[in-house]
Amino acid sequence: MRYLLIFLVFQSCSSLSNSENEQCTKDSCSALTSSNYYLLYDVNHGEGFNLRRDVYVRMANLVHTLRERTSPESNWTLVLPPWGPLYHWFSYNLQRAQLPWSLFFDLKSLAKFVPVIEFEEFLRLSSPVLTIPYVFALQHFNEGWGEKFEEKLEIRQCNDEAMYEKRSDNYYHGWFFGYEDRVRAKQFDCLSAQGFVTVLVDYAMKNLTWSQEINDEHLLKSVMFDRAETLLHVDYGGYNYWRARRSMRYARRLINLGNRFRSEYLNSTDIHDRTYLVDDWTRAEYLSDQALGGPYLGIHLRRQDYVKARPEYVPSLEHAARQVCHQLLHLNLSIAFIATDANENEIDEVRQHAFKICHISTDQILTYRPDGKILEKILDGGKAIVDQWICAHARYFIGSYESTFSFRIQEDREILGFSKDSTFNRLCGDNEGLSCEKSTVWPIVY
Ligand SMILES: Nc1nc2c(ncn2[C@@H]2O[C@H](COP(=O)(O)OP(=O)(O)OP(=O)(O)O)[C@@H](O)[C@H]2O)c(=O)[nH]1
Ligand SMILES: [Mg+2]
Repeated sequence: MRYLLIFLVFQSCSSLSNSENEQCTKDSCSALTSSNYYLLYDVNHGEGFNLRRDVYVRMANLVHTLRERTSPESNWTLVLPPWGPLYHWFSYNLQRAQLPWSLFFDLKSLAKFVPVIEFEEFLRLSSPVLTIPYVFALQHFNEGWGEKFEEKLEIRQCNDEAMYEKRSDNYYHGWFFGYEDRVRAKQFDCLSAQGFVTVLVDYAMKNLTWSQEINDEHLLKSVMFDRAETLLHVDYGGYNYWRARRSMRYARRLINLGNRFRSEYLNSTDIHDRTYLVDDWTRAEYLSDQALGGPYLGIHLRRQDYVKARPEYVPSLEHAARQVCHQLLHLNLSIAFIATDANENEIDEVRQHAFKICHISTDQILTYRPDGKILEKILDGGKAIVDQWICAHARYFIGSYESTFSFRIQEDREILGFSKDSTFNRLCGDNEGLSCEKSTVWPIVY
């Protein structure tokens, strides 16, 4: 009985849509009191690194909105979900997990948009076992979107097999980034959700009651949304989208590796390329088309699962080589840098085709291949970021059709101040010839 009283006060709030509910303010919704709150999230396990980076932007904006609507009383912090294991990350045949964000990103820079904390650090706030009061698995409405766009939320039966299971100790147990033994949930529900991430703001403000029992147990006031990719960006391409994105500066070590490669092999430095960025992104100004970029063509050639997933738009290696030749000639450049998940044989094949087509030598097509010692430190995620960093600084960039890996490069180029023309290009499929429809332009907003 006590349980019933404590948790979600479902009332009319458990199902809400814009039409029937007014926006919550800190005065009209009193569920949140003055305190520290933590928001956790996870993403569908099959998703790759770069979609996950996109989900970060959504969740950072959720926390940003929560803070705007509830502060100064409620201090919301975003808990960073550890990385891995990821489908594409298999260097040394090791599926790495529980990797901190600091390996790849600059946390001080992230924190200039919203407060963030590594999961390990969050765990330490509540040892030996962390109990999260509320865990929700977001899911789509079984019946689909319906006729009109409508934001809605409703506790429903789980569509998929339950990801969290209630055990005899009355707590819910699940994956929790591989910390199964140290983390559990007091309450778990599947939440059918449709609309923008901010639909969760009112929900959190109205429905999460931080009861006496939670206080008695000294639980951290926290809520976790699993399958966070279910909800949409609140303002895709808008001001706060870009602020969150701009806050995602890379770890210094990765930037240094990328810069060293640029200067050693590509004759590319920030001064010459006009790609200097001030350290603090909040002080950066709009850089309209001012970047020149290094004297090389940057290509992102996505292979592996993409070859099967996007057969019409992924070029054969020969057609990729043809496009490299065509653009080098067109741009009067002699070097191409290729970021790719292709294996060495495939790269060699590209080089051989390019030699046949336009007589460029093998050393005019470069890839970034860190030695074992470095790779062990930076891992596949770090290598991917260095590849992205180098492409982001190229005079001209050509990505792969609808690859989130390419999208992140295009965003970095927007931040660096490149022209749209040099950025929003993609490799054409074999049946598309040498010029195909460009990538969608998402211009930066300040
Ligand atoms: N180093 C490196 N890794 C790459 C490259 N392209 C793909 N990968 C790897 O493959 C993963 C790509 O997967 P995602 O990050 O999901 O991006 P995507 O598959 O291109 O796009 P979506 O599946 O549509 O989200 C990256 O995280 C890398 O690990 C590349 O050019 N260089
Ligand atoms: Mg992917």
